[in-house]
Amino acid sequence: MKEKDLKTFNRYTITAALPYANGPVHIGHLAGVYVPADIYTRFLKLQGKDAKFICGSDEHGVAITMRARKEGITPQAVIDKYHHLIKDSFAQFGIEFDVYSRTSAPIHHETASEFFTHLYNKDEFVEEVSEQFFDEQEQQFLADRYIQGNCPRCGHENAYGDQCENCGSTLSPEELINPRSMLSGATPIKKETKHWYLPLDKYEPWLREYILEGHKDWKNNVYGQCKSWIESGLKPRAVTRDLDWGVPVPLKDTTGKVLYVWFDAPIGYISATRELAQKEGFDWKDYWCKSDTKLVHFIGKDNIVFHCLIFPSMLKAHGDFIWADQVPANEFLNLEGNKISTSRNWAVWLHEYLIDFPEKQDVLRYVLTANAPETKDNDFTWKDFQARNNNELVAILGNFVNRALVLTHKYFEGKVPVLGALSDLDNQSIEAIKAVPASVTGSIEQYRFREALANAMELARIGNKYLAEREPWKLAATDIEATGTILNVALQICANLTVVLEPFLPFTTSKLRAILNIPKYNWDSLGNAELLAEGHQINAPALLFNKIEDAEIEAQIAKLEATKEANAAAEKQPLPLKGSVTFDDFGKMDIRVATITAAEVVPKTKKLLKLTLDTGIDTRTVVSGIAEHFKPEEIVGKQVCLLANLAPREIKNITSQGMILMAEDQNGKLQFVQPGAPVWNGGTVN
Ligand code: B3M
Ligand code: ZN
Repeated sequence: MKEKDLKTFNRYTITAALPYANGPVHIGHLAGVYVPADIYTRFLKLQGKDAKFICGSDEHGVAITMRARKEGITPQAVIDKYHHLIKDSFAQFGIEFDVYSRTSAPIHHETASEFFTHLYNKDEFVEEVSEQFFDEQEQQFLADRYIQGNCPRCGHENAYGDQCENCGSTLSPEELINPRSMLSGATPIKKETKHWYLPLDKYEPWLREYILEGHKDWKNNVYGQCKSWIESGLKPRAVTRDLDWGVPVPLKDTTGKVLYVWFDAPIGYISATRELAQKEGFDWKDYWCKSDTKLVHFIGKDNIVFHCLIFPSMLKAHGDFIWADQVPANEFLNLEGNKISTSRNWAVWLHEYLIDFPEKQDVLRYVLTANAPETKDNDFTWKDFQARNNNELVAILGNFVNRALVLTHKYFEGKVPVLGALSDLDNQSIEAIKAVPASVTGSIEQYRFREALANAMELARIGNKYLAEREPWKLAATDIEATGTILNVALQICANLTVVLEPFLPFTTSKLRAILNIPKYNWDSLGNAELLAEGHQINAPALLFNKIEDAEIEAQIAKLEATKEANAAAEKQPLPLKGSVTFDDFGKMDIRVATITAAEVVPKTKKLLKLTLDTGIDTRTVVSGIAEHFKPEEIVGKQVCLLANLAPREIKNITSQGMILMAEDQNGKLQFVQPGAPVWNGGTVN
């Protein structure tokens, strides 16, 4: 065992990435960060360890101000709306933070300002004047995200100053072609401005030793990303911005400058701990400044650089703090094969799930853990969600527990029966109970929650198989003692399930403890095959899970289909212009107003209507591909624009003399091009 592995920790600070208060929480956030963090913290607390679970809303930065612009409200209104929505939905989902604070709180502004000032006074920052893009109309410097222009890589017209969403390239504003301000549309100028930089390059030797040498135990995806960042050469990072929303820079003559959101947000973990300490009366420094405290950051992979390189460098530079012992970042969860996206509303939102699937928090917790993107991106599908509920939670865990409870009431008045002579199968099941701790504890300690849950569920599978093989309902008539023995063992399995599943399915274990009439045992009780004393009275059984029907799933899939169509319509761009023509070219076309006097479907075709037109000059027939858009009877009498001198064409044995002009909307629906008011037939269109 490496020296570090033997290190004992007397307390734990568990942080979960602060969600931006610019939108609700979705299943990607839950699978990536919050469910694993909650599992780990519950596990620690079940072992009686001193753990503080810290989180809060990340309320600064361009993510907030852009949302405010989009919704036409103030940044404060944005954060108030989403902070409460996020906090409430986490609580209803059983994510049991010890504190859920917010970075707009005064205690955070104070903590972040003090932190910055401490580094400033230690001369840790590099001051630099540089030229940044400035919007003269708005009299405001532009954050990268507020500059748009043509992507130099793919030509996309609406690339941002920091990234092109079309080809995914990371950009700098200087690279954009024809940059324009998103605030006023004006072409921005370059203007000098002073900022303060954290010289990350200075901490490279220490980061190499801290991570590359000291934490080879970190997950490959995390270690690998840190290694490539360090080896690509670390550069100074600006820790201030020209923005009017955020923690003001606590220095003279810095009006309009705030701390960079990624400088202040991680300090939010510390300020949230201070807030909790004020409430609970403990010394917050125990959880941030003592080397016998284990600090673990739960994050998504896009936050690795900030939590493994920048924040530890800040803490190291400050001098009073510890830094993370573990950062078990997860990869991304996709939805029905596509990337989850807040801006495209391509997500399963937690607050909507809680409404659509009441009392089913644990079903989602179960599926998101069983499918967690722990080492690679993974996909959530509603069909898989339904299958895991029906085939695993209902058919295995629920079925086993319900049989044990119902039979105990049926044959033993709800009392735990006497344990008599043991058969081989009885002994095997008892051994399975004893083996559970070893098969689950290590997996959780290694942040392998999928594996831990599968091993925990194995106990339910064993119980289910045990009852199916021993068939106590058949034995009862002839051997009530053996029946009692079997049910005693089955109930001991149930009691152990309330322990081993507590970190994963807290709503279910709470229900099952109430039925078994037992307290919340601690983790040390796991593996004890005599948790329930003979004669212990259990309460009336109730189903732990119920089937999810196809209709419920189809409704969710339909909801996503509607989102897809809405996105497609919103994203549809008009076709690019054709090549230019001369006025003479246009002059050759003779477009006239005409009236439809008769219309009928062209037989054996889906798209064609045969129209009779009064052109004021003659009566003619035109075949038009509008049958999927209009019924014949609804267009008789309509005035249209007719390209009257188009050479006649034979279409389905009909001579078509001309073409009516139609416009196509973004959904592909055709509309007539018509004069805005009645015009005589034959009137010329120029
Ligand atoms: N607000 C979450 C994100 O990047 C970011 C985490 C901050 S943790 C200090 O989506
Ligand atoms: Zn591009």
